[in-house]
Amino acid sequence: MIRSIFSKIKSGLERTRQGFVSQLRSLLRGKRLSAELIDELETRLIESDVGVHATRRLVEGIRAHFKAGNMQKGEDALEYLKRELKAMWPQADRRLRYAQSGPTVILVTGVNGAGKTTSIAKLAHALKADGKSVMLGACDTFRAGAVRQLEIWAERLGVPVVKGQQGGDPAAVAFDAAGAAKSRGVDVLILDTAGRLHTQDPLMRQLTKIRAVAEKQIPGAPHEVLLVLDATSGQNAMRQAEEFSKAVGVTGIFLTKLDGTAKGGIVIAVREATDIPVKFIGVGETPEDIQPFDPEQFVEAMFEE
Ligand SMILES: Nc1nc2c(ncn2[C@@H]2O[C@H](COP(=O)(O)OP(=O)(O)OP(=O)(O)O)[C@@H](O)[C@H]2O)c(=O)[nH]1
Ligand SMILES: [Mg+2]
Repeated sequence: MIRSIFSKIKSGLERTRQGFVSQLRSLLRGKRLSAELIDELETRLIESDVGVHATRRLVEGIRAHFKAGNMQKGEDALEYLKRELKAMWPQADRRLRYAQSGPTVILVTGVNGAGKTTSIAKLAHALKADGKSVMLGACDTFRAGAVRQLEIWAERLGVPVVKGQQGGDPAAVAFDAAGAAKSRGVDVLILDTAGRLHTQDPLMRQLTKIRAVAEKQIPGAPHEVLLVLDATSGQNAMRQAEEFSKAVGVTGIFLTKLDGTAKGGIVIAVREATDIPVKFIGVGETPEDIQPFDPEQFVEAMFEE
């Protein structure tokens, strides 16, 4: 079981492994460390979307050890990187937050096309496999076809959906969905929302309204506000994390499309930029392509040959 999860992450991170991690390895392996080599490492790390801050911190550590004479080989620097990376996520709570009693409500947000709806299908699948009953709320009443897209997933996964009119008020759908979740006694209600830019004020306010309505129906809801971030969107992901947090109080990140980028280093930059825990990663387009984020496993998978 553990092994199969590991090999899945590993293959999901194929591009990252073939990309910057393999570059790091060929840069460092079999080499003696020098000031120039460390500079080169710094450049490679920045290019890989690890982010300027994290890179600086990591490279300063290596420089200090090198100057003190207790790090001489490229391999040692590589091991140091792995160790430091794993330690970047201390005891951040990566588990989903559940309601004490009654339905748990998960509000899913993010910019257009980040992978919200697909990630909801993945979550529903994982929760069902865990023995939980799941209901979906189609609060994306904005984009034509959005409701249908969610319904298709729901049919495939065998979970009920609460929907409203195309063009209708998404908060009204949230209200109905929360009511239905209560009366049917489902364990988890997941609310899909329309993609929006963090710069679109009225749309951000709409999100606040959806949030407030859910809370009115179910005290304590939403128990989890997941921000879906596309790993291929590079440094823009950090801006999104900041802005969505301000507007709706994000409690966790679902980082998607890690299979679609050679720059898996973005996970590190997100960590450096915000305290919001990455709770899940998406490594493909099917409901099975979800993994809880486990830093130890993630870094190991990234560095596996
Ligand atoms: N490779 C890959 N593709 C993904 C992943 N997650 C989502 N996608 C794809 O990304 C595209 C957009 O996904 P959606 O789930 O529709 O994104 P969304 O955020 O709901 O989009 P809007 O509702 O239009 O804002 C689809 O083609 C998905 O199959 C992932 O982890 N890996
Ligand atoms: Mg969607």
